[in-house]
Amino acid sequence: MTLKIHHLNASRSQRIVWLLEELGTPHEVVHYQRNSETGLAPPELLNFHPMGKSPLLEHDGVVIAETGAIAEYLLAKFDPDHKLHPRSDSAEFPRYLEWLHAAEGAIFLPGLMGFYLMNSGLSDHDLASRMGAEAVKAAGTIEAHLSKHAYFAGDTFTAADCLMGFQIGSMKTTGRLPTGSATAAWLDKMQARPAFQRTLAVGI
Ligand SMILES: N[C@@H](CCC(=O)N[C@@H](CS)C(=O)NCC(=O)O)C(=O)O
Repeated sequence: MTLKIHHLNASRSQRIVWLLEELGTPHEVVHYQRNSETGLAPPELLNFHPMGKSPLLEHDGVVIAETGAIAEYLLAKFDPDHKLHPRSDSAEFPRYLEWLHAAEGAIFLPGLMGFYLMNSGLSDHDLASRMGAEAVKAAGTIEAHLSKHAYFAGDTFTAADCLMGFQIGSMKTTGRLPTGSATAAWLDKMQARPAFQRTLAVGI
C-alpha cells in the first residue's frame, strides 16, 4: 500500500498532514514550495491533477483532490472504528459534517477573499468591506459554537477539528483571534496535541 500527501508549504494542505498524523496511518509527505514571487504552487503538481493545487492525496496510484473529499476518503478507508468521525446514526454526525465542509465553504471564503483583496491592493474596494463583514460573522459563528462545545462535532475531537484548524490558526497569525475567547482556548488545546506537534515537525 502506498499513501502519499502532496503538500504545499504554508497552505491549507497542512490540515490533511495533521489528519494523517491523528490517524496514525503510514504515509509519505511529498513537499512542494510556493513560488516566492507569485505564491503559486510549482508546476510539478500539474503532473498529478489538472488544477495543480494542494492538497492532493495519492493512494495506490489513485489521486484525489479537494480537502473535504480527501478527509472523507481517508476516514472511510482508514478509520473503521470511527475514532475520528462519528457514525452516521449518531447525534454528532450533522454538526460534524457541517463543520468538515464549512472549513472550505462559507465560513472560510470571506477570510480568503479578504486576503486576496489585500494582497492585490484592493482593501478599499466595496467587496473588501463586504468580505470583512462576512469574516466577522464567520468568526462569531465559530465563537458561539466553541463557547458551548469542546470540539466542532461536540464533546469529542474529530477530523472536523483538523479541517477547521487552518482557518483558526490563520485568524491568530493575522491578529483576528481575540485573547481569552473560546476559539483561542480551542486553538491552544489543538496545538498541544501530540499529532499536531508531529505535524509541525514534518514541516507546514
Ligand atoms: N478547494 C481546494 C483548494 C485547493 C487550493 O486552492 N490550494 C492552494 C493552497 S492553500 C494552492 O494549491 N494554491 C497554489 C496555487 O493555486 O497555485 C481544497 O480544499 O483542497
